[in-house]
Amino acid sequence: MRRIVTFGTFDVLHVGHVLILERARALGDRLIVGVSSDDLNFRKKGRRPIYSQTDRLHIISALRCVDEVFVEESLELKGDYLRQHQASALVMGDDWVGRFDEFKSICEVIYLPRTPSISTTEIIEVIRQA
Ligand code: C2G
Repeated sequence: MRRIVTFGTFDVLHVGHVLILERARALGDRLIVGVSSDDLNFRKKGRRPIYSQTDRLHIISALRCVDEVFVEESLELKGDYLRQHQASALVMGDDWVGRFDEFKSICEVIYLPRTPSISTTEIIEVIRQA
């Protein structure tokens, strides 16, 4: 059983999020997604997400390609999460390239190309200006 783990906020879900989750799932037999908590997002990005952590977890767990979700409370716990979930591979978008190489002692680390021309930040900006 090849277990793939990935992480993200997945706020205002868009096709770039769905594509990376589908591509991650295709690399193994089971996809486990760590969804950033509201507090972690505030620490990372200086703002609370548009959708609450409860709603983001609900949305991600409803996707066909996702087998399991959990809350990512802290970036520092990533190694613990990977061990707890017996990850065969950590998959992240290439905006994080090199940043998680330290986990190569726990599992394979794979960076996939981001989907161009779409981001939550841009969606928020377009709506703000509408
Ligand atoms: N992503 C993508 N293409 C886009 C936008 C996002 O492939 N156009 C990918 C990102 O590379 C990431 C995932 O979708 O792998 C989730 O993106 P975010 O919600 O922006 O995740 P982020 O807030 O960067 O959180 O511990 C790591 C963090 O939790 C990652």
